[in-house]
Amino acid sequence: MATRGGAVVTFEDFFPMMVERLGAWGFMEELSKGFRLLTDKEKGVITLESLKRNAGLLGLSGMSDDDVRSMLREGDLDGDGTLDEREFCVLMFRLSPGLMKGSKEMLEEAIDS
Ligand SMILES: [Ca+2]
Repeated sequence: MATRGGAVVTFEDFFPMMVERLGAWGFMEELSKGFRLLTDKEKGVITLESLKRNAGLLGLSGMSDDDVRSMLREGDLDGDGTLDEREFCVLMFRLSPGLMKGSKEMLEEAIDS
């Protein structure tokens, strides 16, 4: 349980830095790449198993099963137990509240397209 706060801090530090470096659209592309890294290749969505298996690729190898499960549950907006690309992007933005200010419109645009 103690590691959960640590993971969030990592996100908060990591994503604003990425946005600054890549710009908002570059960041969205990185998110999209990240999504593809984490997906179950057969299903095309992120499942609990694929997330656990691939989290290390995004530098999240310190996540416990509980962390992974709560991340999936938090991001799963339609309740099907998996994350599609839209749910993943929304989750990434929600995990990084500092991003929301400047990029909310950008995110909505990206989701609509
Ligand atoms: Ca879902």
